Amino acid sequence: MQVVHTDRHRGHDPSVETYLGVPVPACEVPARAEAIRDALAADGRFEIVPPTEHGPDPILAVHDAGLVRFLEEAWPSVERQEIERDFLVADTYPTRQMFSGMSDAFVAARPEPEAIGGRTGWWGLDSSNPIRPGTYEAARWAVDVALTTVNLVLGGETVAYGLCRPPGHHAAAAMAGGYCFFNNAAIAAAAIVRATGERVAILDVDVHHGNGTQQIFWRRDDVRYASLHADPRRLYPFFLGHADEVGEGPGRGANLNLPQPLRADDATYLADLDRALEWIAATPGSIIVVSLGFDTYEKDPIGDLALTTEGYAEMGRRVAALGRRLVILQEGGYHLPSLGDNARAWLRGAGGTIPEP
Ligand code: SP5
Ligand code: ZN
Repeated sequence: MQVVHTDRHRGHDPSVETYLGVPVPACEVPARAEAIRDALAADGRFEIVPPTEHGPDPILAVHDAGLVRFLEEAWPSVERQEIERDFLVADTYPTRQMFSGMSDAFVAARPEPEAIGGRTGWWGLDSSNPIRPGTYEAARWAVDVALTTVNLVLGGETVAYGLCRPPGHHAAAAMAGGYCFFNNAAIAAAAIVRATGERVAILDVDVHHGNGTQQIFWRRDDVRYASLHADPRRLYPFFLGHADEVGEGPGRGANLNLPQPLRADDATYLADLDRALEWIAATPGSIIVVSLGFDTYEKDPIGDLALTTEGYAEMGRRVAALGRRLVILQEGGYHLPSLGDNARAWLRGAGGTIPEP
């Protein structure tokens, strides 16, 4: 199996994030991608290939140009402030109650702030998402990793894996958040639709609901989105991810959320995975984009489910057994010592080889 990877992700190198206002060690760090790359390189069944550049157009097909501009300008603005800081994070967000009683049209006409603090809140979801000097460039390369993985599959591979970092599924059309800046999986799915004219399904198995992916395709029926995740009543992103979110307009029925109980184990999870796979199989299309997270792992520091390495091998097997081509893209997963084994198990399951003990 080919693995698309570049060390350009290292430009996004937070060492600290804030958690409820308190500085804590960052979760989404370069060592994550290095652990996965090292494990796959050592396995012998994976070939690591570099991404090719795809330019801004596939990003602009999914994201608001203002978000792209903000991310490009954010760190230069910080430098102009001449305040010594390790990373940029907002402290003021335009939460919906601020606009209570005001019409949609009036709210939509509110101008983007000029100050960098205001802009960071305007384009952001949460304060656990540090922006570093190299964040924009790393996020652009993560998109190129995703699009190169798409090219491999459109070129005839039945399965390919993109080691995207930073991840993407919390990024909405006009919003970054949750360690995500550009929505790699959404950009990949939209590119597949354009290239093939087929419908595409996105299967999201990160422990967090992919609110960004859901938002981007909410009113579209050409990209179906199915997600298994910790119940948002307990876990980030808190405000979306419930089972009654099914899409609207032409997208009604093209969104499936399967929130999971606390500490859900392999058997519980895999039963719902089968439901998601049946749902995907019910509509035509030959390619699935997988948003692959390992923060469902029993030892993950920020997830609250209890999957095992054997569970990942079985998950990979069941997804591949659907018989569709797979564009597998990395999302979260924060237990560094297990990431390599878990990625190897999942991908070998999907590639038809059972991992050795
Ligand atoms: C892609 C993905 O998995 N994003 C997850 C975003 C979770 N955001 C909230 C994290 C709060 C946890 N903070 C504790 C940090 C200890 N290192
Ligand atoms: Zn996650």
